[in-house]
Amino acid sequence: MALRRILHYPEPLLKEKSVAVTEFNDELRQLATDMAETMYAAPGVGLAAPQVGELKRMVVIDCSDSEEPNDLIVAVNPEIIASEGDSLEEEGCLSVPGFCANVKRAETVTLRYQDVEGNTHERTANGLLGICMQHELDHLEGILFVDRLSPLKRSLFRKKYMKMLKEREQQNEA
Ligand code: GNR
Ligand code: NI
Repeated sequence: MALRRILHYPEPLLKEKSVAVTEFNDELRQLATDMAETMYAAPGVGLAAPQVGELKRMVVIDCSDSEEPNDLIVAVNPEIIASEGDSLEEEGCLSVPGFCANVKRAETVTLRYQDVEGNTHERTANGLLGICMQHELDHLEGILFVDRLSPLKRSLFRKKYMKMLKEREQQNEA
């Protein structure tokens, strides 16, 4: 088991499209284990493979609350096969630390995915889990939540974020 480094915006790999998984082998299972461990350590409620530098269509999600921990979903080749309604909720991202914003999403989605053995599952969710499914699928297309903001909000984000990075750099030099 190993923690993996989480890539941060604006690393170019985060903009790339991930490739479908075709081999359900030990290497895939190891990556899934590492991703889950990295997500829990962060802590976060989801993590997509490209966030740890692997352009593979796999995500891990655990949106369970403290009363009911460990509802770990490992979704390989996930697809949203149905969506309904509208939602506007605040999102953050482990690859965009220190920033959050309201993002428009569907309210309810049905996810079809394979597990690490290649068996197919479907799960319908709303609330945080539904949002998280959509957020993680976006990562597999190279899309970050900040890409879903209005052009104005996005450019404000970029200015603020780049300023923060610069300040952090100067702190590290001092
Ligand atoms: O940990 C996370 N929290 C979160 C909160 C609101 C909407 C989406 C998320 S996903 C995020 C982890 C992450 O960046 N996954 O890609
Ligand atoms: Ni994210």
